[in-house]
Amino acid sequence: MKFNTKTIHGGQSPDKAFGSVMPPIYQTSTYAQTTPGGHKGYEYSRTHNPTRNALENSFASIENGNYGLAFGSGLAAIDAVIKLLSPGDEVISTNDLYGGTYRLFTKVFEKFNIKFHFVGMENIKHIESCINSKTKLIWVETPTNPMLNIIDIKAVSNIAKKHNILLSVDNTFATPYLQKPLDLGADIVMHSATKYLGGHSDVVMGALVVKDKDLADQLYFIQNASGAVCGPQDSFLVLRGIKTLHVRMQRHCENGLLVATFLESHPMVEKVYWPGLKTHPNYSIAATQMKDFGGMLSFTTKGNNFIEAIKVVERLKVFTLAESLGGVESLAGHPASMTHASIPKQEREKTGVVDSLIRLSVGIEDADDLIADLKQALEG
Ligand code: P1T
Repeated sequence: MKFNTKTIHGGQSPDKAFGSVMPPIYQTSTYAQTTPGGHKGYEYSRTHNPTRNALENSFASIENGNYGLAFGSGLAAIDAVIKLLSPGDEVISTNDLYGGTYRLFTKVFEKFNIKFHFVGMENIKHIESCINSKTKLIWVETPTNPMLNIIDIKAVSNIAKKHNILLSVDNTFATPYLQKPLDLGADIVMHSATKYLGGHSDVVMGALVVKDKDLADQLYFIQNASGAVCGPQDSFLVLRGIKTLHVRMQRHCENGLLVATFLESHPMVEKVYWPGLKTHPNYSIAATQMKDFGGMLSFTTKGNNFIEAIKVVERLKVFTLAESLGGVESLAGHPASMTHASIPKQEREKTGVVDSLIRLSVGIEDADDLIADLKQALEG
């Protein structure tokens, strides 16, 4: 099956009870047994649930993996990956990444003696210089949140394989419509399914997909043992969302291009970060690795003034000022005071998260309305 068919049919079959085309929302915590152990494959919904399983099969299919796992949030999915490690192990991570991921790594797992190195992975050499015998995982987010840096997954995978290190890629911004990390050599692909996979800003959820059976078994064990699973209603909603992923992504990319081009030519805009612009420093990797360039972009305003940037986002009317991204509606955020406030100012500025940075999740509305809204907000 090709991707646009997999989003609708991948891993799916009509429900066994009445042939319903969409899986029923099996809103149950437990399953009747005829004798201890005498059940139909389902014992308890933390371990397995048919609606969640249908979604997990879809995750595996669209990412070209063999095993999918759904969690109660993107961070719960990341938490499960780090729990593969032991005290003393080291992780090399992208330095520009979602603030909550940074917080989980530094505030939760460093306490358990896992060491994180945050490096700019646009230059692959930075990774090799951190590798030692304790390095067990490379964590890549690409495009990065919020600077839209692009990391060459294949090149990182070659290094990871050479040193026998696991490679995990956060594919939230790109989605498998744009890039498939497992095909490029990653071991684990992770999503905040809250974003483009769900697509409608109505669910918080996380996903992991792997190819390898042993790795899948370890992760299923953690999923069940730690218990950060999602419910059947949310599983249903994300499964429904995935069925239109390809058409939504196509429009997100078209609108992303129009908005980025408008901002680039606006006299009050200093810099636009969108991987589809030829001026983007990682444009050539993006053009090779990704099918198109997505709907996420960031920009700074001239003068780099914190208060001015806040005024711009307050004036927006079609874009909603809100955390999160990847839904059909356009959202705007001010990373320094919102999504990335948990990263110290000195640290965030090193990666470009300056006071005037504004992040846009360009939705699938009419691009003319989005551009008019940005124009009035910039010009006050
Ligand atoms: O919010 P949650 O579903 O737990 O996912 C965390 C997460 C992980 N990875 C990336 C790249 C993300 O963007 C996120 C969540 N991000 C936001 C809420 C945000 O506004 O950037």
